[in-house]
Amino acid sequence: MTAPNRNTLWGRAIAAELARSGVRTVCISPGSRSTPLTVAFDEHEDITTVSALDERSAAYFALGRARRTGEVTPLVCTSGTAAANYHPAVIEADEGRVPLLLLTADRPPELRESGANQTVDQQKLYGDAVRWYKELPEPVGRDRTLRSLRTDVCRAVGAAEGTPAGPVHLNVPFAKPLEPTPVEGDVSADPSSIAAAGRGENTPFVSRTTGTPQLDDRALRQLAELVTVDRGLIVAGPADPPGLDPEAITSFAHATGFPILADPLSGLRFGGHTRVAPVIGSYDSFVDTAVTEAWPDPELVVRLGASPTSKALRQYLAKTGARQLVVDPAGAWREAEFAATDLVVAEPSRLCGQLSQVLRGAGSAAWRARWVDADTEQAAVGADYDETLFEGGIVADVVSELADPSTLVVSNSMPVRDLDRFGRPTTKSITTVGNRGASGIDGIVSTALGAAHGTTDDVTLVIGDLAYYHDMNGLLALERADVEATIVLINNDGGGIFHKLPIANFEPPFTRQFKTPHGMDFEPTGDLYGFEYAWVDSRGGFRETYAEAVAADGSHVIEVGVDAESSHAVRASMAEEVVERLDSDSDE
Ligand SMILES: Cc1ncc(C[n+]2csc(CCOP(=O)(O)OP(=O)(O)O)c2C)c(N)n1
Ligand SMILES: [Mg+2]
Repeated sequence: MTAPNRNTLWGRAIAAELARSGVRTVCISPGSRSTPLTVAFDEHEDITTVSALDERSAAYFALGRARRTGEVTPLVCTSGTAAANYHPAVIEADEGRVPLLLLTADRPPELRESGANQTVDQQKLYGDAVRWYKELPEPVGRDRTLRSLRTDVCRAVGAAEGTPAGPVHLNVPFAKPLEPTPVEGDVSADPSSIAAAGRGENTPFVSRTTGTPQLDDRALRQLAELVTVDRGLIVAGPADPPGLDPEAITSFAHATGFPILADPLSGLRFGGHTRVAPVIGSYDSFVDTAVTEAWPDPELVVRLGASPTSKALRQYLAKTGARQLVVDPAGAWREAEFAATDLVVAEPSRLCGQLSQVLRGAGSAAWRARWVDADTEQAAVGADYDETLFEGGIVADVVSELADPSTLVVSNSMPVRDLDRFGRPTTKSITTVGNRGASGIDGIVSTALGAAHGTTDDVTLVIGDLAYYHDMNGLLALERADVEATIVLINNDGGGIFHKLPIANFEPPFTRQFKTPHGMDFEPTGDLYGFEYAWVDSRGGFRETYAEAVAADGSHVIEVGVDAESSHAVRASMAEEVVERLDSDSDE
């Protein structure tokens, strides 16, 4: 590898090391200071670049891609506020354990605190939200410095892929010239021949051997004894990339006899395993009611993944006297009711697989049947509301009409909650993506289009109107990143979720400051960003339009006009009916 100057050499060494470490896609935003990195990625034949004009959207795009693929996805931006625009996605990547690599270009150190243009404090810009921060040295074409650079790049990838995975920040200062213009005598070393012969030629400069925590035999036997009870629950919350293994968790469910309460983002709600596994999907509508109070308490709860989306489930678990095991490979505590009793530091799928080998005897069939029957009742009630236009019904229709396989991205606020309650387990292969780490309504469009970039699946995004507005910029990726998606825009003219809060009874300021109706017409976004647009206001109309959109090529936005209050009323009456049915079942 030769280069006309040290900056070009530096950029090329970074790009080459990342490519050898498995990086395939880099999201780049325009700017001058990052020129050496941008040029190097742009010219690297094993790397695809996505050019994103707005850094906030760029970072969420990379997040969506990394979340869907599990691959470290780097970002490149110039100095100044550009880097600060990554921050929301960095927070989500931290909380959601998504491997991102932030390469922020910077001015050389002597220009800091000098009033120099576009020069801000980028040191540790993202605080403790990153797994590792380092400012790279200024480019020098010397052997040792290049070895340190290549080592750092490998370490950065390793830290992003670690346990837990997450964002890593490298601040990269450059002095001019930034372009690949020749500078006499600037480069005396070649990064590809700086070590022992052959080292890191086609492989990373530093090879990484790693593992995830697992229990020794004794601890495993003790745990096996602990989970040998009549009434247990497997609670699978939102999973970290690359997800929980459905086969291992199904084996565990069979070996214990416990039902699986599967969050819609757990990776266990949908898929072929639901044919044989006792996957419960609708607990959100009945779990925190008189019915379950009348049921015997579980004796044991095994919690996998992050804290469940369903508040009703979290409250139910807080009230049970059960022993509760939080299983987390990073040893983190992800249970905010502080009702759990044990922390098990182990990789969850492997643990479940190992326990399945040593367990004998299944738990109570009657206990399991209660949960399975309750799920069936919810489905029966759902069928009675098949033609009723409400937000949850649209989400249920999306699940039933989705192509197989599909990637389904759900926005925060009501869409993810509706998927939780109304997304019935199906054998279709549906990979779900949501930003439940920090639950922002920002960057959702970009997250979805980033996920689309990382899969050959059909992609559908279900999103509310405020979240859509928040990241309309992100729609530009349809064309610039050459991705397709069907976007179901549930327009209830504001934040429908706020109707559920006590503040809804305080008028003013409820409508003006919380619900925030805007009366915006989103149809012109179709022309602006180049997709087919349709408006629907009935269930039948939605199903037909959505099925057509999924079958057709290209991107589509289907805007559904709904009323937030009446949607809440339908959710409530359906839940009441489910509970009534369960009540009368238990009378029998
Ligand atoms: C970045 C960010 N700002 C504000 C919030 C607070 N918030 C939560 S839900 C919500 C309303 C979302 O409205 P919409 O996307 O239309 O969904 P709906 O409530 O109508 O289902 C807001 C503003 C948030 N979660 N994230
Ligand atoms: Mg809304």
